[in-house]
Amino acid sequence: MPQSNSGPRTIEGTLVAKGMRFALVAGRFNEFFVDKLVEGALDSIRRHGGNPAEAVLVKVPGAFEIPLAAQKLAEGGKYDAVICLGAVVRGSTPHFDYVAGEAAKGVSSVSLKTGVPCVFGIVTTDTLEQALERCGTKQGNKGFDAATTAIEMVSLLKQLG
Ligand code: INI
Repeated sequence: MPQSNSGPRTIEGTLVAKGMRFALVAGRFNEFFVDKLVEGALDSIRRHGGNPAEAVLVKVPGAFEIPLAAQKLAEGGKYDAVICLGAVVRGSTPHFDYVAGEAAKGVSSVSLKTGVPCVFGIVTTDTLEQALERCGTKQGNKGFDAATTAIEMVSLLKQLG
C-alpha cells in the first residue's frame, strides 16, 4: 500500500512464506473435517511460496489437547509459528462449551506466553453442516485462512524485532 506523507509509518506483515518453518497441530476428533483443514493449511503455505514438506504435522486426540502440544512446539524454538486445527461441533452436548472455550483460551495463552504466533484454526459450529461449510465449501477453508494468518504474523513479528 502506498505510504502517505502525513500518516503514521505503517508496519504490516507480508504473505511470503519462503523459508518459514511451521508446525501444524490437528485434533483427531471430527477427523473428516480436520483433514480438510490440514489440506487447506498446507495449500496456503505452498501458494505463498513456502515448502509444505518442511512442515511438521502433530496429531492430538481432540481440540482440548491442542494447546498443550502447541506449547511444547512453541517452546522448542524450531518453528516460526504453530497452526492449530480442529473441529468442535455443538450437537446436543454442553461439552462443546468447555472444549471450544478451553481450546481458544489455551491457544491464545500459548501465543502470549511464548511469543510464537499460535493461530486459531479451530472451527466451532452448531452443526455438522456448518462445519462442512468452513472446511472447503461455502465459507472457504479455515485451515487455509489460519495458515495465511500465521504467515502474516511471522513476517510482522520479524519486523517488530
Ligand atoms: N473434541 C473435538 O475436537 N471436537 C469436538 O466436537 C469434541 N466434542 O464434541 O466432544 C471434542 N471432544 C474431545 C475433547 O477435545 C478431548 O479430546 C476429550 O475431552 C479428552 O480430554
